[in-house]
Amino acid sequence: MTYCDLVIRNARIATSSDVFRGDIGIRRERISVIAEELPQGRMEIDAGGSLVTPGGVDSHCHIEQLSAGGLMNADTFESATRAALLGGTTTVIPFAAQHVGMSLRKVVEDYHALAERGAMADYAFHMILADPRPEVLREELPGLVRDGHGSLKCFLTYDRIRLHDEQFLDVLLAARTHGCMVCVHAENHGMIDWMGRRLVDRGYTRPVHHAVSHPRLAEEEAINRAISLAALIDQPLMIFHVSTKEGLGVIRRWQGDGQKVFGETCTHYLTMTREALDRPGIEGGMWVCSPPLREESDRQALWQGLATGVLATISSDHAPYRMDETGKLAAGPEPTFKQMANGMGGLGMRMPVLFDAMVSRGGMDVRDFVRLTAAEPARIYGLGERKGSIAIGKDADLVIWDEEREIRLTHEHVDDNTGYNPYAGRLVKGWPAMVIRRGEVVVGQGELKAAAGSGRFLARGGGSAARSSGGIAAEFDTKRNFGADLYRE
Ligand code: DUC
Ligand code: ZN
Ligand code: ZN
Repeated sequence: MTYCDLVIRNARIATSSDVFRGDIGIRRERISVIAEELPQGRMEIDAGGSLVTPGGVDSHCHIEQLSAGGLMNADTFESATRAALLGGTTTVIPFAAQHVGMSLRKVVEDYHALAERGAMADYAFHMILADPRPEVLREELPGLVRDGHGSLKCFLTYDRIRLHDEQFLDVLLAARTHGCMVCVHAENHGMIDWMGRRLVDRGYTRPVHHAVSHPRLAEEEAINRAISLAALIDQPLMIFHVSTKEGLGVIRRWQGDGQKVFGETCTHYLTMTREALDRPGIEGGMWVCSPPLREESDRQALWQGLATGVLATISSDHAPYRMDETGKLAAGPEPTFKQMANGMGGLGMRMPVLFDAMVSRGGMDVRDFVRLTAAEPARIYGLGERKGSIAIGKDADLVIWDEEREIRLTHEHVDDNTGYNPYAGRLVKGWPAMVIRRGEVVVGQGELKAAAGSGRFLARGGGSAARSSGGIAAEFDTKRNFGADLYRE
């Protein structure tokens, strides 16, 4: 008789397609059996009929990362993933961020070293390509993809890291050649730069003017351009942090035309509006992020985009900067919005805030919650074989929910290093009572039990989502006699 190392008994098991009662048996870090009633395991946990979901997969968070402006963010891998686990997220995909002149290989090695020392959640990296010079694309990228780094991010805005269209095309072609997913920060740089200068020149410098300086048209235009460029190469694309209904509409139209494009939105765009920025003094600076928080009608449209499948994932876009001289106030006590680091925390809040909105308040179904916070991010980024679902053979990453627990979030309620909680004031119902990572209880009774460095690197290919679709015929496709070599690097 083979015993399970751990049996979780009396669970209401939620997957992206079903909710059913049963016991979950775990052997050697993985789910080995699911049945109505399992024999005694070496260890037993009684879920008492509570919902059990897969551990969250946060596929977009910035950890121990140097910003475009040269500022180190507030979190280490240890502090960020501590918050992640306490909030029910067991897998994270932060960034290995290249800046101009850097070797991409060296950048990835450096982030590996940081994560190996500190990470408590399992992790992979998106590579940020700020300098896609030929030797990076030809000599470094192929080996890095082979080593398990199956995705990258490019920026179309920000002075020091943005790519011009020609550079972005080079990246898209290299990604297609090597089977890598491409993610993009799509905002029109010229519009933002021009608006920002005019606002500051006229004395409009408060945090709320940050939202004005990122016109909604900047997102709509850049998303359309980014997808057009990807269509020319026939390379799948993920549009990060969609914030407007127009941006969503562009993605929907391209998807309708058969282009392989995915959309992501973030917890804050679903739960807040730009009013958060319009507080006295610099207080609104806590919510300065890019793209900015938008209008109530955008918020509603994004929820619809999730319900209809136009948007596939919800990330935290955790980009933590403290409200002090190490972070948002690095340029002085009263910085203009242009001088303020962009981003807010939220890695630990994503799962509870979304559980409350989707499950407790009935905004969606628990199956949608699982799909958007775990299953789809895992699948799209090539982690689906191990992460994001409760099924035999998958890593035993689980959250047992206390569905009745209500917590009024405060600025003290933050487990990362940001020093404030962007969701403060919100009453959330439902909280992770127990978090299990690869069969080990890492959070129980509100206490963290994981050690720094116990998270594991997850090597992955680009996954099927990154494979070119052949859906839309690009201008010069390889089946034609002319131009075939245009697709060869
Ligand atoms: N883009 C992000 O993805 N995160 C934080 C700031 C930004 O511009
Ligand atoms: Zn971005
Ligand atoms: Zn981000």
